[in-house]
Amino acid sequence: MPGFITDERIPNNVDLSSDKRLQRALEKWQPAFLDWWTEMGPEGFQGNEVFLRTAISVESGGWAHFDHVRMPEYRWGIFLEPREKERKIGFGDHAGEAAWQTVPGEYRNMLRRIIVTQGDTEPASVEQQRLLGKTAPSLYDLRNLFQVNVEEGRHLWAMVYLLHSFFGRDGREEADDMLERRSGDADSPRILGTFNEPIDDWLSFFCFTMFTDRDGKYQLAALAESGFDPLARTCRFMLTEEAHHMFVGDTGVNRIIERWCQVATEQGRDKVRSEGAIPLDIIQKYVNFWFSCSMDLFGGEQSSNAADYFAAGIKGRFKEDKFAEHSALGDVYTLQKIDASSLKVYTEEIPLRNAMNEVLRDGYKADCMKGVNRWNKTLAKFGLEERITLPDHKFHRQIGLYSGFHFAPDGTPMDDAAWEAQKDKWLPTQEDRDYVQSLMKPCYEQGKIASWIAPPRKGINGRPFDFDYVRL
Ligand code: BYC
Ligand code: FE
Ligand code: FE
Repeated sequence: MPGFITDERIPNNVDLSSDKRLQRALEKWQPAFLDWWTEMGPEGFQGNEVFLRTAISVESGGWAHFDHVRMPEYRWGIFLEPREKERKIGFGDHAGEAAWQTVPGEYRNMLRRIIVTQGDTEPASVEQQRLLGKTAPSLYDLRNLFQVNVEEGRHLWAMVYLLHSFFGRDGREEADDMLERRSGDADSPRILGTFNEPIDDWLSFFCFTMFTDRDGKYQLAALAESGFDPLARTCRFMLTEEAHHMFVGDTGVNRIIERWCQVATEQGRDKVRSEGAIPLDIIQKYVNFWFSCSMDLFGGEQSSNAADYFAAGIKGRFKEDKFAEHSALGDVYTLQKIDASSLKVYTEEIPLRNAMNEVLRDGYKADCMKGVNRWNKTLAKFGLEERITLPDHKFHRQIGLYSGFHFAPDGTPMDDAAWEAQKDKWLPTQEDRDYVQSLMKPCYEQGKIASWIAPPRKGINGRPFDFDYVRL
């Protein structure tokens, strides 16, 4: 029954009980998921009550329910946006045809690969964040961490539902493998690079939810356009939850900057470390690191995979209906390239379909910029001249055309020697990381906050900051 919470073992709005085979398969996967959660989910606090939001339907306004629950008892469910009557494919070679309710044979591998890649990031992020509960700056932040974690778990459920429903035995095997790979593991790592980077301090966590979850927003939005209707509907609902993850990151970094501003204006810039705040230049370096890693998640600038996905109608652009033309044929994208011998940057026009990763990445960068502008308003409000900037798209890239070359944050190409001589100004050094790590002490008294971050402007769901978000 659409939009209706069921009290089955797996809450859902996809009428799971009418498909006994699927229901049994998912009920078999469920204990494996819980085992994974126990082993790789947040360490500690599994027996504590946490003030969490649970998705209970897809009705706007009433989709979420807030209550104190123990994490292992969180009701991970399967929720898809309601089916749009007679939805048509919005782009690519099949534009105008009826959206697919089952997987077209010729696109089966392509779709499976995308769904697996998307699904893999969700448990990966939980694994990356699993130790952060030991050092949260407040109960409010601790609760936000766990909220993000349980919802990433639900996003895994969303992809596993698609694999089980539409990909038969292969899909079930892929679903099992989701619980086998491990973030950062040498033999069986997570699929995408950034999801193997450790997140061992809270500045990294806030940068991750600001920048990496925002990649999630853009990838999910591109998949929300998919001609494969169940994927589109799943991703639309996931985006509803994603907004809070980015809010956590955006406001988290903003509060760290605000704390720096307080100390810099009240005690003086030379007192930042002794007051236990984080220097702005370290914040900037973390921004440079996580922004550039997250830019890598969009794939190569020039990508035949991306062209194939678009042609097939499987992965569109961000808000495809805002574009005037939906075939993307006969149009070009002007790409920056680098000449390997002279290190000169030049431009080349490439077919637009091959530049779809870059088109999505451009939109992503503009969205990140809005957050940075909010942070800069905080600096301006304190009457300070310093500003946070985003590095050029070529800076510190490990994937695509610019990997293997070095660029300054302003985009200037440089040789290896120049890079080695200056990179410590732009990326966190071991010393920076050690300093940030030295501040990571838990602050779990109701209403109290650590020295390196300002309290939030307001609490969660109308509750005050000093609410018992986690009952210890
Ligand atoms: N790391 O044509 P290319 C989220 C591989 S975040 C490692 O350039 P393509 C979340 C690529 O697989 C959103 N490998 O790239 C956030 C290919 O391999 P093969 C996650 C990479 O395929 C926070 C080769 O390089 N969702 O939800 O156009 C918390 C050349 O490929 C990487 C998705 O990503 C990389 N960074 O694009 C929780 C959506 N980049 O064929 C959750 C699904 C590329 O040579 N994924 N490669 O073996 C996709 O749409 C695409 O796979 C990508 C790559 C955009 C990632
Ligand atoms: Fe997610
Ligand atoms: Fe997320």
